[in-house]
Amino acid sequence: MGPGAHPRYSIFRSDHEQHLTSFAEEVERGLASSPRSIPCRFLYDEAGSQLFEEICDVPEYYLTRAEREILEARADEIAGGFTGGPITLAELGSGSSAKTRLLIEGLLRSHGRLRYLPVDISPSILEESALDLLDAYDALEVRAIVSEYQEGLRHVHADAAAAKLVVWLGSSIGNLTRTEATSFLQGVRRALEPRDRLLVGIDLRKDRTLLEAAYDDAAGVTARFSLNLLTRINRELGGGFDLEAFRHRAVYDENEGRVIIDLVSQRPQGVRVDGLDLELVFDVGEAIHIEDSWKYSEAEIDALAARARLAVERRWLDSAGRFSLNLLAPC
Ligand code: AVJ
Repeated sequence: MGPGAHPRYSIFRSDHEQHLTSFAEEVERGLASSPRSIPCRFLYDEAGSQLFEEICDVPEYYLTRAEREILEARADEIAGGFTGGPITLAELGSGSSAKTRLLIEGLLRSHGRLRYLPVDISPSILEESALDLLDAYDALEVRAIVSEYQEGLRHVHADAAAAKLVVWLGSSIGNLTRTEATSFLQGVRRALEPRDRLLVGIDLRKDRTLLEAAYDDAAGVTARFSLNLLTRINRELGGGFDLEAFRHRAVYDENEGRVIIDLVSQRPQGVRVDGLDLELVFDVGEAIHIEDSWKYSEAEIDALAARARLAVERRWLDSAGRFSLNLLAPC
């Protein structure tokens, strides 16, 4: 049975216009500007999403394993914090991962049944993961919300008669600047009642060696993930990028707490992008900025939460102390 016909499944499609600019527009603007940059959301085409899954398994990329370790140890404790009536679990981002299952299982153990509201812009990802979850858990009800996060949260807010746990895993917050992260959490805060909680995974500041290896693994998976952006430009926009002539680079700026990811031209070169009627000239060493991954100290997480009128009620670290899972309460 497809998810559309499942008695415990429903889907809500936000009719709000998405104001996201297109790949073509962003590439045209980003490659012409100085320094050159392309927003990191374009890394996730089909091949890029596949490569990101692979990144999560490389030995140097500790984030996914660390967060899973915390959830394995703490899912019951997190679930047990919600006493009394029914509970709604809302997740920002796709819920296909093993990590979400740990929480779902914990909440089913403590509450018997669960309403799960995954919010994602991709209906196919939502439907696929919903069907898996509905097959696995008889006491689970899924309402998928096809929407951007902030708009989706308004729907979550309107839907939930019960106490809700909103989760945002994977240190996705790392792609936001400190200012953007603050406004994002302020938006989440508006969807929370006093009894609700936000569970957010945040990667911690740490030794440069560990961070630079995590974002430039020896097997070259992260490099392929980055370079896939040029493959995408070549395919979708008629680009002429030579993938051998650009190199993936990850540098940690300790002051800012940010891993800066660039594609660096290995020689002086001209590149045409036919679809945009663009002629580009790259100097040797010239970079295209493609991603930032911001890291936090525990004090920075406290301050971030406070700026959004949230308080860190609990914080758990993995055994190596690299990653944090934070339970935030409205205050
Ligand atoms: C998906 C933003 C959490 O910053 O660690 C991983 C993306 N980029 N390796 C991260 C990413 C290169 C990832 N986030």
